[in-house]
Amino acid sequence: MSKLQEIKVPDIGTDSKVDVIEILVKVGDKIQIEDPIVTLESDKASMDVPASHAGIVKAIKIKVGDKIGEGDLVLTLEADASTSDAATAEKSEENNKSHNSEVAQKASDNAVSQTIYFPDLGTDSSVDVVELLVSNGDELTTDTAIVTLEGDKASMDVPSSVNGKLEKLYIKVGDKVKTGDKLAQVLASDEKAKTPSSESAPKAAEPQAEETKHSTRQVEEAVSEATDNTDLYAGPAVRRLARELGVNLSQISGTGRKGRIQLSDVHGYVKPIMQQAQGGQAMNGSGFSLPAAPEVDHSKYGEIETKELSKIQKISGKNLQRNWIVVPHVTQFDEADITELEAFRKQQNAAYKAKGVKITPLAFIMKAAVAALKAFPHFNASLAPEGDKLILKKYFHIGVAVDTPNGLVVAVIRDVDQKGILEISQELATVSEKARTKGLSLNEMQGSSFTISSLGGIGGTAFTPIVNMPDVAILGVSKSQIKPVYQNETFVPRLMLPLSLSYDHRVIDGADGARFSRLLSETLSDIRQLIL
Ligand code: CAO
Repeated sequence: MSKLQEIKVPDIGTDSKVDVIEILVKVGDKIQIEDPIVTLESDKASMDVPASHAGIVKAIKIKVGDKIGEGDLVLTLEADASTSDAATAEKSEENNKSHNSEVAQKASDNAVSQTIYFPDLGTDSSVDVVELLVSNGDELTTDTAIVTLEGDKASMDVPSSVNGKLEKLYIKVGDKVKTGDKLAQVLASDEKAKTPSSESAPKAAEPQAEETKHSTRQVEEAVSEATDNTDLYAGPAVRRLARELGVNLSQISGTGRKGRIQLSDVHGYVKPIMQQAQGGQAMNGSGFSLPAAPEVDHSKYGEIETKELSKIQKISGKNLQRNWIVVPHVTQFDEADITELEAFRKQQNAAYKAKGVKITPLAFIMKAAVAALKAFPHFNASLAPEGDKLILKKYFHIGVAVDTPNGLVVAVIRDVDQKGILEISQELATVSEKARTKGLSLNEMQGSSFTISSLGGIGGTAFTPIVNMPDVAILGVSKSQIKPVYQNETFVPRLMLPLSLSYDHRVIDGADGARFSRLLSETLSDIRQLIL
């Protein structure tokens, strides 16, 4: 017999209402006591609310964005009478445990190697394998996500359909797969696996495939919902791990394709924090240890006001600090004579004014940078995380630092080598406006191969920009000024543009730093070279 059971928000340690940021179950889900059903977030912390009863979800009474507090109704369940009160539930859990351990014991005696296949992926087309979430030898349960796939519209994790030890994966990142393709070989330890034939073909596995199909869809929905809400690009397994570790995914820069946050990114983010906590000192993952910042009561010395940093400042601040510590920086200073360039630009600007196009000096600097990057391919590169390989990029996507009211943002202009000065100028105007109105997508902020930070519109003679990892070099541009330049035994007034090139000394040596700056300067001094 079953009865309808209500699950309400328990005591969450505050009288205030808190935000619903993620709903972790959906109607029709079978949930157990203690399963997380909803994630709430107050201004201090986020928390998952566990189910107080087991059963099948009948109705969800809240939605993302609601504010709820203790006693508010979250969902209704069709509860099994035998599990509807906590004491009985505990008992049945104990019984289950002893039953499960018996099964595990039996299974380990009779473990069989089983091939598992991709379940119904909800499409007839092939989809891309974007991330492998397990490796050989890992113990899998039917909850363990094995692989993340990405189709045109959504990404999804495919969980294991059996419990057991992973023997072999039949796929690798970059493969294209379809429903029914071979996924993995598992030394299965559950009863389901103990069939006379150790190979379970997709057809034979159909009843189970139905189950898997359900869970695949479920995670797919979770991804799109979560992605819509947070603008972050991460699969369900990554989101789950982040939730388990209490990590805010918005603090992490994804290193996967299209900026996808991968499991390794979450691990990479958490590791130094754990080392810091254990060592009492700030570790940066590179073997350095730094003394903790002193805690000072500034109010002892006068009136103060404490102001929260913006979200952008918090995120970019962490990245800048990492880049500053990890990258051995050298900054090479130079100047370019842009007298002719500016005369040409002003002339063109007058001609294009009526069409509403404004040509910026930065567009020429970007084109000149591409010419120098082509001549010095190791500047258009990234160092592999292990530091033993250089990844040379065949594309020229230039990151441009944009000053916004909320902090520094890097917008990426793609394929600058294939665009003209007018197109670049227009695109620059569009992306800097978008950056200032928080309209840039994650994709428009990632994938640069070289970065330029131009403070020329503001002033200054030189500065030391911080390399924008994973790029290996960044060009700082300061304000051009008329200077006396000695030419043909006389001083002539020339418009000189200060350039400050910072680079990663692990990849670029000083001589090449100087050669790159020289070439850049010569190209800007004679922009006819850009058409050669
Ligand atoms: N020297 C002299 N004048 C310059 C110049 C230079 N190097 N670069 C630009 N200018 C002039 C422009 O021609 C323009 O003048 P007019 O209005 O008379 O034509 C004026 O300065 C304003 O330019 P701008 O800086 O607004 O536009 P831009 O296209 O050159 O740059 C952008 C766009 C987005 C890079 C810039 O607006 C910006 O945000 N810069 C700040 C970047 C930053 O914060 N970097 C620091 C990172 S490290 O903390």
